[in-house]
Amino acid sequence: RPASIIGAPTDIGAGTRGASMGPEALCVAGLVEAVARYGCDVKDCGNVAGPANPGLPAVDGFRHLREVVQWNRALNAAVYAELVDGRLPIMIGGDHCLAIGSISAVARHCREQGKTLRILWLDAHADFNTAALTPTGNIHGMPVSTLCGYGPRELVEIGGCVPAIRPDQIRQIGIRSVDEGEKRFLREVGIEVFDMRYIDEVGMRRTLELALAGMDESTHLHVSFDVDFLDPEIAPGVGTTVRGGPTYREAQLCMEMVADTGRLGSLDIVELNPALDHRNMTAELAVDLVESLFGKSTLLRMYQP
Ligand code: DIR
Ligand code: MN
Ligand code: MN
Ligand code: MN
Repeated sequence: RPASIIGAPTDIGAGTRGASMGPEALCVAGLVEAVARYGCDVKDCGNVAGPANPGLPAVDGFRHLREVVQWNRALNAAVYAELVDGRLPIMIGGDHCLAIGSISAVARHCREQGKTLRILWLDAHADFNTAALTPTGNIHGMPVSTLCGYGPRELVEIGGCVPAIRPDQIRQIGIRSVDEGEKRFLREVGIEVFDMRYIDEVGMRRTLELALAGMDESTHLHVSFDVDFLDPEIAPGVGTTVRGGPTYREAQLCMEMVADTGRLGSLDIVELNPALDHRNMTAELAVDLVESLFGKSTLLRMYQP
């Protein structure tokens, strides 16, 4: 099926600089060619544009709110245009604040097409902070709450419908770093979180079975892949490493099980920070995993459980 790659080279929402180089590093690692091998026709849309990172402190609980709004408005339009064109958008960041623009576009498209949206949030973090809860003011720690309607007007309204998504549409996987207030708020709102403790106890296979349960032909599956989901020993090129993440095999299984559903409709790849990477190994790993997400398998036929 046709896919479109949209770069969003900014680190405006992060606490550490460098994610702005993510799109180039993923292209150097062969992302376009990899998707072409498994995802058929690929269009490289190039990068959306936005303001530079002014490096300012937080104001009223947000760092760079104006700039985050500008980047996400541009990205929302670019992602929406590809969806309308019947293509699978692959947003390459950039930091995770960009999921506000991409997922709000996906949500709008699903509403218009009468499709059910399911979001897999692969991350070490829950990204469910608000201005009142955040310890940093960094908006990459707030996209999930913002998409659920908890945030400043100008960000919450980007997709044209408030809230863009409901909490019951999200499944979070790999979570192992949650701030105190964020923890309480996640519970209050009722987000389904499969944290690392859960994955340790029941395994990645059962976790994905549950996270993907209840989908059907009308489901659009969006994967928001924060590269810090992966264990830092295999993926050091991210701004906020948290040890104890999924291994290479666990991450592969996760991607393969998503591919098996045949319902992948859009993808974010975010938080890759080439300034902190070693010889582009994290970008190459991300591309390797994306191949599995698009259906690469060891054997000709998938394993039949
Ligand atoms: C922390 C770190 N919870 C914050 N968040 C993220 O600043 O809100 N790091 N997303 O990647
Ligand atoms: Mn490119
Ligand atoms: Mn994240
Ligand atoms: Mn993260």
